[in-house]
Amino acid sequence: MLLLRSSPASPFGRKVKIGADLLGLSDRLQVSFADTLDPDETLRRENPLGKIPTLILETGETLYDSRVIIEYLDWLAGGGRIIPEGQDRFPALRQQALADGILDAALLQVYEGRWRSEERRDASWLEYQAGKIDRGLSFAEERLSHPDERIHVGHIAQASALGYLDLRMAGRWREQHPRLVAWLDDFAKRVPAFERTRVTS
Ligand SMILES: N[C@@H](CCC(=O)N[C@@H](CS)C(=O)NCC(=O)O)C(=O)O
Repeated sequence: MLLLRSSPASPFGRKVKIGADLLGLSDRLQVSFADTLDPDETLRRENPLGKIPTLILETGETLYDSRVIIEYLDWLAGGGRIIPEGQDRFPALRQQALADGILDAALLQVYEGRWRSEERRDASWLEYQAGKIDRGLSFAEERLSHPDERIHVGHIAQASALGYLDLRMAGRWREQHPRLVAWLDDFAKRVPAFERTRVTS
């Protein structure tokens, strides 16, 4: 059994869970809650960065981060399943990199709120991160995939990022990006694991 250290709300963990489901590997993946804030968490030994998701293999070896884990799961399922091969690989990986970058910026905004008292929060830093999210969403909306395109890691990452903006940023992105909203609705219809991995807090 593979052990995925994660938390229900982790968007990077969600990416891995959706990927595993699409690859037919959910039955081989046991999810175990990891508290990134707990200094006694074994996670800090499993992954020196103390970040989730982290995957523990049957050999005891660990893998991180989400991109490496998805690469591993795709390989385990035969390869080329959700990470395209050949030339198509690069736009898919770039789409994943963009979505992950949007998530990194959103998480930094969330952490600013969690770790700093109100008077110590830096509005210009928050705005700097907001710029990454806004430009990233605009770029993503300009490059929407064809509805018939086979689902790949770029789509999974994009859906996970939008889901996180819904969860933590009250879905404010939706008004400015109606075509992305339609894209996400279509993704949710095609990929049932998206709804199954949704959390509300
Ligand atoms: N690049 C990493 C990012 C993972 C990440 O930032 N995870 C967050 C939770 S969603 C985390 O572990 N935060 C705690 C920390 O940064 O210490 C990945 O793709 O897995």
